[in-house]
Amino acid sequence: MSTVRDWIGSAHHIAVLTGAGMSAESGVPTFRDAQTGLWAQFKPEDLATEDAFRAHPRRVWDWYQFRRDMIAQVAPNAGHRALAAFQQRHPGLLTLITQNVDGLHQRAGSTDAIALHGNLADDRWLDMPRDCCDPEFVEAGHPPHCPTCGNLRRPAVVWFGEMLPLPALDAAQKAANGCNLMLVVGTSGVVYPAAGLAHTAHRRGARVVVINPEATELDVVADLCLHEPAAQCLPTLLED
Ligand code: BV8
Repeated sequence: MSTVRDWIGSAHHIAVLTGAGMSAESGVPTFRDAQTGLWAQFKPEDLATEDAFRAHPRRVWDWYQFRRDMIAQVAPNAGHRALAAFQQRHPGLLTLITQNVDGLHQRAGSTDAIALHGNLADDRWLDMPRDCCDPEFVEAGHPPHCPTCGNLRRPAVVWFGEMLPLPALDAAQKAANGCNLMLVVGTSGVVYPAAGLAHTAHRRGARVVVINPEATELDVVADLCLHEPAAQCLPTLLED
């Protein structure tokens, strides 16, 4: 722990990459955690695709609505808050990159967090909108849709097989290339191109620290692994 605190103290730029484990202590299940209830029979990566949505729009929409309702019940944890507070105390020193679509970093105060995979709270049209597609006049349903042409509303998240928003990916790659310390928090390091950012930082000579109670795919590029929960580790690590 003290070694990483020294690295933070001497860093000229820090990049932080977070995943679902960052929100676990807020009560948000990770993608690894078994799905519960109606969703127990589905793997997240089988629901989070355009094909699944076109084939089963109600099932996928209701899964997202279930997650939205759950996230509305929870709050950022001490880890989210420690990152936001550190950014306020040290403007421009830390770039926060998240795979999470739950908005908890942003609710904790990290309003400039780079959301690689979008935000669960937002919707957009499934197909290229026509003149009749007006987000103000959407017909209710599972999912809501255009009353004229039937164009469906979909969650504004990045589904598997879809390209990440280029401005976010560019900003994240810039941070991974420019940092001399990367903290990789609460991610299994399985999903790309997000996990590739840790490899980029390592390749560029930055120190990489993995914070995760379990072993991850990214331990191979880590200079140090802290096998601790994020909400307990980050407040101590980031206090001045
Ligand atoms: C694309 C939004 C191409 C939706 C998500 C290279 C190699 C292999 C595969 C690929 C590759 N390149 C691309 C692929 C395919 C694919 C991919 O990576 N597949 C994986 C499954 C192998 N990638 C894509 O499809 C990407 N798009 O490549 O497009 C393209 C190119 C050109 C033109 C067109 C297309 C898009 C990927 C994004 C998908 N969307 N989310 C939604 O949320 O519904 S991904 C989603 O799953 C999350 O955002 C996150 O990224 C991922 C889950 O991973 P984690 O966050 O790490 O969570 P996980 O549950 O796995 O692990 C939790 C960890 O926390 C564990 O390690 C646990 O130990 C730890 N933990 C638990 N408690 C705590 C803790 N840690 C700390 N504290 C605690 N308390």
